[in-house]
Amino acid sequence: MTPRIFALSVAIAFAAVLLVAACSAGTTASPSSAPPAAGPTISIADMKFSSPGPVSPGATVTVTNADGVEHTVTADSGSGFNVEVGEKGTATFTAPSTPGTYPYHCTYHPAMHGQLVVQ
Ligand SMILES: [Cu+2]
Repeated sequence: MTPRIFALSVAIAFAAVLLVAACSAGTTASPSSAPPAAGPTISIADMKFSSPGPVSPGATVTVTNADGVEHTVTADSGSGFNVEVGEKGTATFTAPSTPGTYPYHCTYHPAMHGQLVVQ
C-alpha cells in the first residue's frame, strides 16, 4: 500500500467514524427533544371527563382541558391525586401505586365525575 493510498484509507475510515458518531448522537438526543410518548390521557371537553382505559400503577397521566374554564382532577377520597388544569391547558399527575378504581371529580364543578382504573 502506497503512503498516498494509506492516507486515503485513513481519511475514509475517519469519515465513517464521524458518520456513525453523528448518527448515534442523533438517536440519543432525540428522546429528550421529542415530545413525550403518548401515555394515558384524561381529556376534558364540554364540562365532561373522558377517561383512558386502565393505567399502570404509578403511571404518568396527562390531563388536557379543551374548555375555557379551569378544572381539576381530584380523587373523591384520600390523597390519591389532585391536579388543576387551567383553561385550554394541560397537566400531568401520577396514578396511585395501588391497583383499584379511583372515582374523581372537579372541585369547581361538582357535577363532573370520572373514574380512573389502576391495574
Ligand atoms: Cu371543572
